[in-house]
Amino acid sequence: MPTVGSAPNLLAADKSNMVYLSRSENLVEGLKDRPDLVIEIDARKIPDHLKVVNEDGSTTVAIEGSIPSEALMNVVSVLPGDLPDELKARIVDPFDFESIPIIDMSQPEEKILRKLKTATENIGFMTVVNHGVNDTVIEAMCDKSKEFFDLSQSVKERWKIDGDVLSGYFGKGMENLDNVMNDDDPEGKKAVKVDNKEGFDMNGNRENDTEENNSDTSYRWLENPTNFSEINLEVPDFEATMQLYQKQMLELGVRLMGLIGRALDLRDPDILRRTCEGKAVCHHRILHYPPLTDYHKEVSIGAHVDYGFLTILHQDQVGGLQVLNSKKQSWVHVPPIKNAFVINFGDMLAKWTGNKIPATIHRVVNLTSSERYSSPYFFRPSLKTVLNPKEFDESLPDEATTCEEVLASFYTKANLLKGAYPNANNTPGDKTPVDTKEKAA
Ligand SMILES: O=C(O)CCC(=O)C(=O)O
Ligand SMILES: [Fe+2]
Repeated sequence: MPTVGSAPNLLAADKSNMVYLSRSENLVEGLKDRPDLVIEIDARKIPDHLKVVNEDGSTTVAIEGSIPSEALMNVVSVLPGDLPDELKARIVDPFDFESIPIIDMSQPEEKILRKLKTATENIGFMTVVNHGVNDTVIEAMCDKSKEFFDLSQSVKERWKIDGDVLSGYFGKGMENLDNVMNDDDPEGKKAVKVDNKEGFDMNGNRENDTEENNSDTSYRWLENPTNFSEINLEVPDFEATMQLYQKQMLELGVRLMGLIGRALDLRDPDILRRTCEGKAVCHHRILHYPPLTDYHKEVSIGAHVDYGFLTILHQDQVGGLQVLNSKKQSWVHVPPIKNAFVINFGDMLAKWTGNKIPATIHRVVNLTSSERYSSPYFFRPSLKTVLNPKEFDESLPDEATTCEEVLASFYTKANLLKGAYPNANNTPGDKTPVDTKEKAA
């Protein structure tokens, strides 16, 4: 029987099925990390039958089970004292998670389509569950990602992105997105905060790795880093594990494009899926975000929109992904759900569809003392696809651009592409890279 009396009045939960009642202000003993938020409860409404796990601590009481909703009173955020205002996210009312819809992909199709339509048109962000990708495939990818980032810096740098091949390792400071949205800053030089992250990019569609594509120098973007066999020596089965995951992401991406085309009642409902058929240009990225050390100089990943069509993101349980609700101009948390995927849309798709499918601004602020790992899969049409809004909808402008041009411009702004594509805004067909130096062995 919990002898909670009326003293403990703060509640926090960890990743297990344990809740902690704290008698102190906002420090909760027993939790590995400081919680993002605590929920004020009316301890008198906690039923007696809840089992006390530890009653010895003078400030914290842990109990097993869940707290009845009538005991919940208020949500308060636990933020570091020196956190600048601009990094704070709105804490979503626990009963109002509708803001980032959760779509169960195992439901009857008409239900999925209805939810997809709202999520796509109004928010541009959603979490999908029961998506058909096996937990073991996801978990193996996460394990290998951790193993990779645990390698020493000098080993990881053996596979560093070299400025004209967009696959490989990048360390802290190499890609800073804090100011990438500022259009007057095409070079991305004015970033005010450094992204405190490291990552590793791979070509996420090995079907693109054909002789024909590789003879076209622009596809050097899609070449995989030096050679996976070297990485496999350091991280056994790295390549096979990643490839298995990528195959499933590619399938899920094509499926989602088909569903979204139908959900939106497009004149040509298959138009989205068709652009991606066959040679979808995909990058699979693994990311590691250490805890932030200086909120004024660092952010985990600065505010940005994604570059392409569709992003399928896996995030671990640490949290920190925030989405801008542009109507209310407030940041909203995307709470992690185990083995779910977060889906959002990129700028290329938004421009092509005249913003019918919006690219929503998001960022990551890791406020915990835990290492955060995530993995976005960036899904886009084939590199040479000409995207003309007028073809998507007759009322839209007649302006053709290619997938390649859009990507070149974004990667240049993000500082990952250096000089190989100086004329990123060339007309289609005029895209000869000037720097064709051989890739390092
Ligand atoms: O790590 C995350 O949760 C988001 C990553 C992201 O937005 C990106 O890589 O574009
Ligand atoms: Fe993103």
